[in-house]
Parts: sequence; structure tokens; C-alpha cells
Amino acid sequence: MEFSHLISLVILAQSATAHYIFYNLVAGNTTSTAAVRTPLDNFPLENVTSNEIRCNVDPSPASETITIAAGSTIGFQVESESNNRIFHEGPAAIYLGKAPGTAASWDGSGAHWFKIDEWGATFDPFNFIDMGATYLTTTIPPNTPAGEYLVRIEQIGLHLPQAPQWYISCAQINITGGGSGNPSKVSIPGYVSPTDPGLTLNIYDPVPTAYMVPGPPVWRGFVDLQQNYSE
Ligand SMILES: *[C@@H]1O[C@H](CO)[C@@H](O)[C@H](O)[C@H]1NC(C)=O
Ligand SMILES: *[C@@H]1O[C@H](CO)[C@@H](O)[C@H](O)[C@H]1NC(C)=O
Ligand SMILES: *[C@@H]1O[C@H](CO)[C@@H](O)[C@H](O)[C@H]1NC(C)=O
Ligand SMILES: [Cu+2]
Repeated sequence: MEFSHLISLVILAQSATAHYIFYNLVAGNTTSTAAVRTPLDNFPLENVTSNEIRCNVDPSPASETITIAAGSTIGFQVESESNNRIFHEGPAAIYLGKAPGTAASWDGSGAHWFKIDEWGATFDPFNFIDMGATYLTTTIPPNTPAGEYLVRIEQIGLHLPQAPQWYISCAQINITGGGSGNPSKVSIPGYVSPTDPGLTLNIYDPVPTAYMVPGPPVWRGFVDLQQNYSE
């Protein structure tokens, strides 16, 4: 092997150790790798307007769709080469995408996605609350309509100013129970602009005193309280 190739391999190996994959789906009390469209490698994505921002670059197909009741725990667990945790400072979010047909046959295109949770910053001292986490979970809003969905996690490394890095996985789920909630939906890509202040900020200087997680507002599926009160 040529010396120059050896050098670049060493550099690749070093930078790869700081990366991570959302490898396991956490669904209720179980974890599953079979329901996850497993990313090819732990390299981050850098282009928020590319279709690859949906579910990563050519992930291997999931072999199963996990059935889970609305109101259950849902999320992902991290694996990385050097440490099983989220390594790069930045926000995270979990989205659900309602499959037009089966989850297994959907590529994630179209305006079908909504955000069900997000993890932003804390201040004084400034920190992202997902740092060091080994998994991120939330609950499926109880009012989510039953059916097949992709569940998608994104965590955005903001450690290199002006060069955000996305760590993304999708998994196939079949929600049972649920309700008649009707969240507004977005397309991915299209859900976040590359010029979103939550991406372009420098997290070191000046130290931020406010932070908004990129993307649409979180939908938790609650009924309109005002309407209930007037009944
Ligand atoms: C999850 O675990 C809790 C505590 O062990 C148990 O009460 C509950 O029934 C379990 N749920 C499912 C869906 O297995
Ligand atoms: C990002 O992806 C879009 C859509 O595929 C493409 O047009 C654009 O050239 C890409 N940008 C970069 C910097 O690769
Ligand atoms: C989804 O759940 C429903 C209700 O239990 C069931 O009838 C259907 O077969 C499930 N679909 C898949 C793909 O698991
Ligand atoms: Cu890294």
C-alpha cells in the first residue's frame, strides 16, 4: 500500500472514533435492531437538503416492523466505536412519519413527518442536554392515529462551527390503539433550512444565551383544552 493511502486511512480511523450510530430501536420494554434501517457506517451527514437526510445513506433494509401501542416508550440507543454515547454537542429530535402504505415499502418521501420530541440546550453553563446520553427515548403521543410509521432520530453535532453533522436512523413501527390526532406534517428534506440559526450558530463564541432546536414544533397529541372547557 502506498504511504499516502496509509496516512489517509489513519486520519479516517481517528475521525471515525468520535462518530456514532443509533443502532437499536427502543420500543416499549424491548430493543430491536431488526426494525432499524441500519446505517452503512457511523459517518455523519452534512447536507440537510439531500434526500439522504431522511434515513441516512443507503441503510440496510429492516427485516421487521415492530407493533407497539400508542403511549408506549419509543426511541433509539447509540453505539459507537469508542464509547456508547452521544459524543458531539448539539440538539436531537425524534420524528414520526406516517407511511402511505406499509412502513417497509416507504422511502420517507412526501409531507408525512411530524416531530414528537426534542432535546435542546441548557444555559449558564451552556450545554446540550443529550451530551453523553446512551439512548434517547420519548413516548408515542397517545392521540397518534394507528398505522404504520417510520420513526426517525436525528442528533446534530454542532462542534465544528458552520459544518453541522447529522447522526440519523429510521425504524419501522406499527402503532396500535392511538386516536384521531392530526399533527401538521413536513417533508424531509424541506423541514429545516441550511440557514436555520440553530445550525449556523457558533456554540463557543459568543456563548449562546438562547437556542431553538431546528424543525417544526413538537406535537404531543394533546386535545385542544379550550374546546373541552367550552363543552
Ligand atoms: C414493561 O415492563 C413493566 C415493568 O416490568 C411491566 O409492568 C409492563 O407490563 C411491561 N410492558 C410491556 C408492554 O411488556
Ligand atoms: C445538497 O443536496 C442537494 C440536493 O440533492 C444538492 O442539490 C446540493 O448540491 C447538495 N449540496 C452539497 C454541498 O453537496
Ligand atoms: C399492525 O397492527 C395491526 C393491529 O394489531 C395488525 O392487524 C397488523 O397486522 C399489524 N401490521 C404489521 C405490519 O405488523
Ligand atoms: Cu464524530
